[in-house]
Amino acid sequence: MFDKVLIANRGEIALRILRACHEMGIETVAVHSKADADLKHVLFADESVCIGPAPSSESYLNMPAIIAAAEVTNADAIHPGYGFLSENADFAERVEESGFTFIGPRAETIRIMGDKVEAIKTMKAAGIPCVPGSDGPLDNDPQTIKDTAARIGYPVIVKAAGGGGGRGMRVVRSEAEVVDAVRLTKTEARQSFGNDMVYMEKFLETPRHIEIQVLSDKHGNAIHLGERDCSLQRRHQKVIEEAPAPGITAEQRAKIGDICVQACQRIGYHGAGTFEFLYENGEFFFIEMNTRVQVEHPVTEMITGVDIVREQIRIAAGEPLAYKQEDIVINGHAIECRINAEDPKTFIPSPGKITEFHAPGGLGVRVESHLYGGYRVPPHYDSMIGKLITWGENRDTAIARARMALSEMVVEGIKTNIALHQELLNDEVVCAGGMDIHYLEHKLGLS
Ligand code: MV4
Repeated sequence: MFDKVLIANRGEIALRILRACHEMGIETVAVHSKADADLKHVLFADESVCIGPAPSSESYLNMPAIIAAAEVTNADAIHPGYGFLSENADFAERVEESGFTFIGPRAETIRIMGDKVEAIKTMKAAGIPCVPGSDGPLDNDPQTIKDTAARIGYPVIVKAAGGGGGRGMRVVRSEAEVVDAVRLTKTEARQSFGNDMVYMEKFLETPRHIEIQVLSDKHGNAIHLGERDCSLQRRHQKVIEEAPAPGITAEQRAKIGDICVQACQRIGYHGAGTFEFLYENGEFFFIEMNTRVQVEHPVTEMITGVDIVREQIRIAAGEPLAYKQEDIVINGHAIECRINAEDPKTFIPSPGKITEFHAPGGLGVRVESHLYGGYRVPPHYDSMIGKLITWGENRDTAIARARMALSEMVVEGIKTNIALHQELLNDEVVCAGGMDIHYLEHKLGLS
């Protein structure tokens, strides 16, 4: 087991990783930018290293600085969290080449899953159901493009192989626009990702976004921890997530979960991972795999009792999975509200000094946040300042606890989206569960 882990991230996830390390008796190194010297996990860490000025490109994305910090502090491993370098294959490679353990899958695996064409090809070969599509990169020839789209059937969606998370996608509803749409998506992809490869899929009009959490060790053992419903999103930013997904039966969960487990074993996956699916008309369609711990991992932890971050660290240290599939029982329901420092109407970030912070509490209430009274939310980074997670023996109780916790939560000095969460948790469609990925944007009048 590691003696010392360097946390290459900031905010709530850095604090989450620090807590897992300290519980396991592992020392922690916090790297931070000049703007983040007063972050909570920096104050709690055994050691801290300033790795550069505020801009992410010069700090949290600064590979040599992070690796140098691991060297000077003699860390054994680096945990990348989510975002930043967490799915950067070159970083994973350089970490390992420098003699440290990257807490995540192998660099080659990250590379494959980062190329959405390769990811789909790999998953299709491993028996994962995918969206009907071009089965590979799109050709440049106009007639071939038209033939491919006609075979798939309109509407189709053109996606960049180097994209993901909603970047580099275009929906096409007729043959008249398909060739130009492909050209435009390729140009944008070349500019955004330095890679103009695109592919095509049948466009699903009203799917839900359901993802499967897996844990896979370095000895060929893999398990799934059930699913999460992340359909309540705005412009590809998740707002509320929940587990289990309303309406998914134990049989469906076991079936799709086992297929993901087998895929992990076939590709030699190790670490925590998430298979992203679109769910429509009772069917799952794979779209992407995430090789990092996700923001919404706590809802899975609350219904399974598994500490996902601890398991990531144990797997990276070469330990066998502490659980067998039969140990995993879905108990109750959990909901996560992402708390953002943003204007409730315009969603524009609202950095500033926290003049008053009171976290809610009570049975089944979990707050993951680095906020404290007097902390200054910087303008340089993502506006998420915390997550409120509530658990109940059933979905209604989890919702009731979320409503109560939100009414107790005090964050003064900046604007937050707490009021949006309170509105959503009183919305009849949200309370019924099972809404599709467009519901929130329709509700907000965005489409
Ligand atoms: C799709 C789709 C419909 N049909 N693919 C958006 C981000 C990335 N995860 C893939 N995305 C989508 N791919 C097909 N064939 C709709 C979306 C999509 C979406 C997916 C999940 C969660 C929110 C979304 C919001 C808009 C579009």
